[in-house]
Amino acid sequence: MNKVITLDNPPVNALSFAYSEKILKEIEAAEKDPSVTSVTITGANGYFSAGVDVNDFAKEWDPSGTTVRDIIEAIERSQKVYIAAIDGVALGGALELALACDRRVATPRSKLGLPEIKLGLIPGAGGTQRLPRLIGAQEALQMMLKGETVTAERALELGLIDEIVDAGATATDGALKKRRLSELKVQLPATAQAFALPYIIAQAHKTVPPEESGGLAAHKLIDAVQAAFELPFPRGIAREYRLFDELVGSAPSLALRHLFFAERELSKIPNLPPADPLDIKSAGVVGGGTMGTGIAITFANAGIPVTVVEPSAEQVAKARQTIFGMFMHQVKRGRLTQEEAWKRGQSIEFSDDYAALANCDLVIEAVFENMAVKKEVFAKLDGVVKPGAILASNTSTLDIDEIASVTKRPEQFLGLHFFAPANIMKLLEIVRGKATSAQTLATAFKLAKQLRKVAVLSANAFGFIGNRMFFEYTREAVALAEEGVPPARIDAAMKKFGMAMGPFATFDLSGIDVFWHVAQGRPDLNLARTPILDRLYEQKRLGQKTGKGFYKYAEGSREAIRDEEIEKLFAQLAKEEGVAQHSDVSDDEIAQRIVGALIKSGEEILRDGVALRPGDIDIVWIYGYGFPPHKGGPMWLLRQAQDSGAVAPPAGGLTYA
Ligand code: T1G
Repeated sequence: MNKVITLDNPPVNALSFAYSEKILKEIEAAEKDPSVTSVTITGANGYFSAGVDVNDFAKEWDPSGTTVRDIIEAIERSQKVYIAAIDGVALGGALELALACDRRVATPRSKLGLPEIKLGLIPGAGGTQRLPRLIGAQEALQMMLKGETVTAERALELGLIDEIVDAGATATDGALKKRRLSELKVQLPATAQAFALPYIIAQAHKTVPPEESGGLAAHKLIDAVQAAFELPFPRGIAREYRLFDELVGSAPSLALRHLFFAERELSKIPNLPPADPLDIKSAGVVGGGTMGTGIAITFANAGIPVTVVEPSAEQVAKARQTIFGMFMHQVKRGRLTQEEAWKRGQSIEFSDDYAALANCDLVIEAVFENMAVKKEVFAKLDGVVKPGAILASNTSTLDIDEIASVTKRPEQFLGLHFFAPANIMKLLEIVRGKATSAQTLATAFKLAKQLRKVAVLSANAFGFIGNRMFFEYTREAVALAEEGVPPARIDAAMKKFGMAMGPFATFDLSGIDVFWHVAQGRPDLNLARTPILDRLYEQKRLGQKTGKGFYKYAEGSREAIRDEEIEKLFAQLAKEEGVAQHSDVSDDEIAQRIVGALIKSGEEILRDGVALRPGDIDIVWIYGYGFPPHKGGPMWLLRQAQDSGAVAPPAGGLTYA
């Protein structure tokens, strides 16, 4: 008889320690029942299982209780045939459970993966030993190093599953026999010979970042897969377990698990009455510049028809050309096929008349960053767009309530702050006005998910969350430059810390005039120490777009070249302002001062209620500004420093390991 065991632990059948104990008991009962000749393990709630319950990891994995490893070891010992019948996702420990079975079948919609690397871990229940034996070393390494999820079709191609079946298919026929992967040898690529193993392993180590730069788990994963080649199965498993147990308490994994949960907290807004989100079936964008066209493409990519409005025929033509060019760029980069680009391009309408937006469910404005201009746009829009439609501004620094005041629908008004390039950057700040309704917020969060954006709620305050912190971050960088530290050195130190790009390179990329205009608009905030920005603005050194900014650029190149001119300019400014010089700071001190300023600003944002949680701020900096995920975000660093008793910020004094 075939016994069916169903994983049923809503919402995603996570294999918590407690739930694993329950499943183990069911397996032990099946083992004792002589009438049971085979066992089919399947999942309820539309999932097979999301893997081990990440909540269960404390600082270390103390499997004194039952874990998925015990379930897998029980299956490994069994003489009965085990079938994994997968529908929905089978991830992490759940896929490892399926690998311990003798046969794996999956429905067409299933997705399978070992994403542990994204949590700073490695598969820790036999995955690094069984997967290479099943699909070969190269494919297994790639799949685990990327933490990628594969479709059922791809899984069948790889040999990860034996058959694609319809949902609800009965257990397959009785002619099944044991097939323990532990008894197979790891397959090398056909082109390679056994002697190639050291080369394959050495090459793999070269393809991942250094251990101290976020590559720790990746190097351990390669070590574990090497053990699968070199050691008998039981010793390979022991090696894997040890490597996994070391990683569970590692700083990068603790940081990445913090971000996993922080991202899932984002849409939980305390004290908000429950509200059903509206369905955005059509959108409008006013303004066809860089941001407006990027936003339009974002809607088109999500399959939401969108209309772009510009005031004149030639501006409409320019916007159409820009969008066409952006799609062609995606096709050239192999991110889109020609026909996909064509289809999405067709879903974007253009007009020079606001009347074209009358039936849109949501209209977003992305015009020049000037209050009067924005007010004029929204006063017109409010009279044209249907009642109940949502109006949003993409402003990055202006007051949402003041803009809303020219409309008769403040409840349906909010900020949707995209980050450039809007069709690529995942971060979206949802800015709540005084009167923004719960339904409008719920709609914005639902829309963000459809647009595949990571949305963070911000109150209506200058610079919202990201930019307000960015101004403090750059202020400290400019202060260091005035103290005689070359901008190129400061950028290098911040890249060594793990930032995707240094502050001065960011200035040049975004355009110094952008910062200059904002600083002019808010002299009260004394942003980014404007003397240097004033000089650069006067000299038309605006960054990449003028071939010179804080760096110089060869014609048509984006490669930043150190420019002594700038260092002389800083020295001159420092003299005029009487700034004490001391350029003998270490890279760590540079990072501590700049990240310390970031953390101080984050604390102010929390104190002012602009951001809901420290984790929200971390997500903003990971997704919006290239903060290194394996360091968890600025507020995570603060928490680590406080937990370890290091001197708490604001003025530096943190040791950023
Ligand atoms: N543990 C605990 N909770 C989880 C979870 C998990 N593994 N996966 C999801 N949740 C919660 C999530 O917090 C949210 O909760 C709800 O489920 C819906 O998630 C030994 C040790 C499965 C593709 O990394 O990729 O196995 O906010 O909003 O968009 O080798 O969740 O509703 O309270 O994301 O439909 C490896 C992580 C673990 C999978 C569903 N597994 N999860 O996506 O919903 S480590 C993972 C996901 C491991 C072994 C090691 C996604 C999903 P709440 P959601 P979704």
